[in-house]
Amino acid sequence: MRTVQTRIEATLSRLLPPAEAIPARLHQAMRYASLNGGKRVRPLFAFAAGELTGGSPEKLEIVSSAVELIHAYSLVHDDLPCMDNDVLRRGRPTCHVEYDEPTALLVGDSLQSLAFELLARTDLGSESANSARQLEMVRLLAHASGSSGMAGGQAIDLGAVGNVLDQPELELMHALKTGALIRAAVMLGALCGETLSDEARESLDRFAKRAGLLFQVVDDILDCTVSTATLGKTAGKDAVDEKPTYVSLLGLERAREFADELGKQALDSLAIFGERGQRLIELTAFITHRKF
Ligand code: GRG
Repeated sequence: MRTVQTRIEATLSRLLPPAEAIPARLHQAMRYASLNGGKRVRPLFAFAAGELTGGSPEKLEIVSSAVELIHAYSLVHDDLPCMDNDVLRRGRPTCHVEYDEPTALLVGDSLQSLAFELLARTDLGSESANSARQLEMVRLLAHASGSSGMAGGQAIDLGAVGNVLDQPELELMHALKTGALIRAAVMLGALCGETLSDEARESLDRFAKRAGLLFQVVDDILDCTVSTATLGKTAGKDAVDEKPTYVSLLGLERAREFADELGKQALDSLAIFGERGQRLIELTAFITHRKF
């Protein structure tokens, strides 16, 4: 894990505009929001899926960075006063607190653009087969980030405050808000190597959907069981903000059981890959038992 985390930190640092390049304040804020923080779970998923298809580390670091930039943008926008209105992220002041709201808005916009610029890089693949694959990657990440993915999930989330959602409604919200980007990370990682059979691809996608939902169920549990100091973001905020979560819907015990069940289902989907799925199995254990 540390190898991938270190590699992503170095790659992001190299690919982000230098802090002194004009407009320096925006570039500094982009680096502030993307570097020195985060578990890098989405890159870990991409690298683990890349092991299934023999993807090169050079390609994997580019697609992983693209996904991580989308994730960083979503956190910056999510923390804004007009959204979740939070002051702490990754143990530091949120981007709009450290800089200002207009800068934070532009940071999110610019990180998103940079993500797609990375996916269009010629060193990701220049032969015609690879160009078709790059287009597929761009489409996949765009779909996962937009109104049918993460942004759509955020819209449902904003509309759900103070309301009671049933389990299918909650699942849809989370599958879009959190799950779509994790699913994209897995599929983009796999696309860095040999083409998977239709059956293997469907199994991997099934795994990614379950792992994405599992990540969110655990996030809901951590929000009400772990301290702000450990999380590096404001704990207990879901309840204060009257957000529907798996804990508010099922209670803590049943939410934990549901997470265990999702973990088992995710691992079942990996059976087809045998030993090559080992890294994804380990990552599933990590997201299930993580403490922050
Ligand atoms: C603003 C379009 C837009 C979308 C925002 C991702 C998101 C949608 C909101 C973040 C709020 C939140 C708590 C989501 C639940 C799970 C989640 C994505 C947690 C943060 O991800 P981690 O734990 O964060 O991977 P680190 O800091 O480790 O990268």
